[in-house]
Order: sequence, then C-alpha cells, then structure tokens
Amino acid sequence: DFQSEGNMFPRDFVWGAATSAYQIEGGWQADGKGASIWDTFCHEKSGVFENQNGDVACNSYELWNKDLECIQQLGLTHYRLSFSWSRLLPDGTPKNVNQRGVQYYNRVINDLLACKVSVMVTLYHFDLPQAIQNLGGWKSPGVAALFNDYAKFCFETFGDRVKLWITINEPHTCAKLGHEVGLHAPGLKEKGTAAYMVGHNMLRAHAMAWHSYNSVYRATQKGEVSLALNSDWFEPLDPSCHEDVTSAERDLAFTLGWFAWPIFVTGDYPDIMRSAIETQSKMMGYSGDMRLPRFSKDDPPVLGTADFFALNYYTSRKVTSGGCGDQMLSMKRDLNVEEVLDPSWPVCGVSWLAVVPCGLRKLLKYIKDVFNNPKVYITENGFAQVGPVQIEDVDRCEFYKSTISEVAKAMEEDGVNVCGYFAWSLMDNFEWADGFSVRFGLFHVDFSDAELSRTIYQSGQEYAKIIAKSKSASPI
Ligand code: GBH
Repeated sequence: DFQSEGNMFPRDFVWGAATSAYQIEGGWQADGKGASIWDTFCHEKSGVFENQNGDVACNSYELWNKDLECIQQLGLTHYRLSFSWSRLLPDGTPKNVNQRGVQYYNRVINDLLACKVSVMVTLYHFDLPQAIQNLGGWKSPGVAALFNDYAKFCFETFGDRVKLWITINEPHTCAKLGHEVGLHAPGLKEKGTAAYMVGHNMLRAHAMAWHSYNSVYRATQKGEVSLALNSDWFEPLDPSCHEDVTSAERDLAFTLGWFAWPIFVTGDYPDIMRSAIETQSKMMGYSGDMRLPRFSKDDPPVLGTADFFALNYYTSRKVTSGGCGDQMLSMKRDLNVEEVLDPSWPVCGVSWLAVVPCGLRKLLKYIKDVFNNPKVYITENGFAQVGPVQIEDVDRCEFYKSTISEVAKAMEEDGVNVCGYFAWSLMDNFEWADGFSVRFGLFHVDFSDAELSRTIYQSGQEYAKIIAKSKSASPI
C-alpha cells in the first residue's frame, strides 16, 4: 500500500539529479569545441556576477570520474545531463563533427550505464552555438531545421543507450531572460517582440525533433522525448477577488501554458495569452500576429509532441492584477499582473526563490487536470545557498524532505502520475548571471581549490538516505 507518510514510492520510481553542460563542463575550447553564446556573453562582460564565466566551471570535461563517484554515492537511478551542441558540432551543423566531443559523451553515457545509472539527456540547455547565433539565433525561423539536424545526429549517435530525451530546457527562461530582459545570453532586450518569436521557434524546433524521433528512431530505440518547462505556482492573492483569480490564471497561461498548451491541449497558444497580447498590440499599433506568431500548416504539428511532461519547479507567487508601471511594449505589460511574495514563505539565498514545497503539489495537480493526466517527471527542483559555505545545510535538508513528501502526496492523494524526481543540482556550478555566488549542489565544489574537490553536503546525505529507503521499502 502506497503511503506518503513513509515516503513510499513505486519500485521503478526515478531518483535523479541534474546538471547542464555550460554550468559544469569547462573545457570551453578543449579538443575542438566551438564557442557558444554563453562563452561570448561571459567574455563580453555582459553583467554576470563579478564577470565570472564557465571557462573552467567544475571542469567536468576532465573530472568526469569525480562526478560519477558523486552520482554513485547518492545512489541515483538516473542522471540528467545536457550535451553542449557546439562541443559535438562546433559550427552547429553535422557537416563538421567533433569526434572528441562524441567520445566524451560516449564515455559519460557508458560509464553511467556500467554503474546501472540510466541517462536523461537534454539537447539544449541555454548554450546555442555562436555560429548559429551569428545566423540570427532563436529569433530566426531557420534555427528549427538546424536544431532538428543536431537532434537527429544525437539520436543516431547516442540513442541506442539514451532512452529519455529532453529537447529544450526552459524555453520560457531562454526567451524571456535571453531576449526580453537581457540577463542571459544572447543578452537581447527587445521588449515585447523577440521573446514570442524565440518561444515560437523553440516550439517549432522541438516539434520537428520529436517527429524525427517518432518516425525514424522510436521503433528501434524505444525511448521517450519531451521538453522541460519551468513554471512557478501562481495563486490569487485574494481568492475571493475575481481580478486576482484571473490574474493568476493569466500568469499560468503566460508561463506554463505558453508552451504546454500548444503541445498538450490545442496546438495553439492559450486564448487568454493571445487575446491579452492582441489587446496591447492594437493599442501600440502592432498587429497581434506580428508579435505572437501563428503556427503554420507548413510545419509539422506541435500538438502531441511530448511523450511525458517534464517540469522544472522552484517557487510560488501570489498574484494580483495590474501593477504594470511599464508604459512601453513589453511582456510584462501584456501579462499585466503583480507578483507578490507571501510573508509566510521563507526566502532561501536568492531573491526569487521562496521556499514553497506545497506549491509543487498544487502545480502537479493543475498539470494533471489541465494537460490531460500525463506522465510527469520533475526534471529540476532545488534550493540555493549563498554567502559562507555551510556543509551542514539543515535548511536544505528540510527542503528536500518536505518537497519529496509533497510529491508523494500528489501521487497518493491527488493521483498525479509522477514517474521521477531530479534534484537540481548534483553539485555547485556556474549559476548563470549569479556566477558561482549561488550554490545549488548536493555536493559542494571548492572553486578556489585547483582540484575542484567535491564534498557532499548534509542535504546530499539526506537525499541518499531518502533514495535508499525508498529502494528498500518499495511496496510495488
Ligand atoms: C533553472 O531555471 C535552470 O534550468 C538551471 O540551469 C539553473 O541552474 C536553475 O534554474 C537554478 O537557477 O533573476 O529575478 O530574473 C529555473 C527557472 C527562471 C528561475 C528565471 C530564476 C530568474 C529570476 N528560473 N528566474 S530573476
């Protein structure tokens, strides 16, 4: 019998941890790797904390064996990593394959499988080859076919061993922070226009890759393909206020719905998203379709292009209407909500991360209800530490325990079909605009030590215990 109290999970439940290439690998020019937009962004000193960069990071390119030891110490059933597109294909196209890059990922995958750890691979985690950025990057429609070529190359080369694929990580973050806010590479601040185009091309790219897998590789490789969507849980500040209720709905539509609605529900963007954008567009003298594009009949359909739902969840917000002082065209103005932190929610290290484990349960229930009860993998979830290193990270231990118990409740009491949970992250790493100042690891990495030694945090030990207990006590 399945009990949340004892954290009883099904025997085949996936227990993982996640990382991404640019955040851990280093070796930015090693063995023929091409530059990515994050190499460029950091080297151009575009606002990353103390102008830090991922040139070396955790040096996983050379220290992979140490990562593998960490993975084994935790007892993970799965490891989620991402491929660096420009390490495999330096100019972004399969016309020029970097065999040393292929060897590196072959070694990683083979070592994991030899240790009975399954692999989830993300094809794209924010690090576009600079060569493709030079052609217009995600703003340019041609990027979708280029991504599809890269995806096919990866399915062909690694798909005999990789059975879980994520095409694109967090299109929302890439579109918004990379092209609207400018906090991430490529650092564009084209408010109210570029992000929707980028999101659209990411959906087209994902759909093309899914169709390639489905028609060419699925029969023999028997794997599954999805994309990882990030969303906060949004709820009305005052649930009895109609405007607050619709504001929370709008925020969910603009964040999760933007990508999940086309794929899981209708093949198009949520109506409330389209109409909100059209209203603003008319006022500002744009045609609506110019900003939020229509899906073309000439492209493969996006509806149905996910074999499971992959969710990155970190935090929750209370939402009320209005609050947009922004007079210019912008996504913020289209969305027109104010997000508030509930004072009862503790904020961990970084400003954006309020600790709200129960928000994950609510979001999982929402996904079950709205997106047609899909299989769900929580592909990222974690807690940050800033300031002096605390190996005895009691807060983070509590965080993992209560979050995992919320996942159990979502499964047991709400009947959500959760198949797995990946902690972000295996180890401290390059935290994008925050550089190395924000630490999400289950292992601490000493970046001041030439050896980049890895030391398990207490929360890593706690997570290992949860996994071991779940494996030994599994009732099903
Ligand atoms: C994930 O995004 C990323 O996939 C992962 O690479 C990263 O390491 C991890 O988060 C931890 O940050 O700076 O105020 O503009 C999570 C979703 C969306 C959370 C953007 C932070 C920026 C808030 N992220 N958000 S702010």
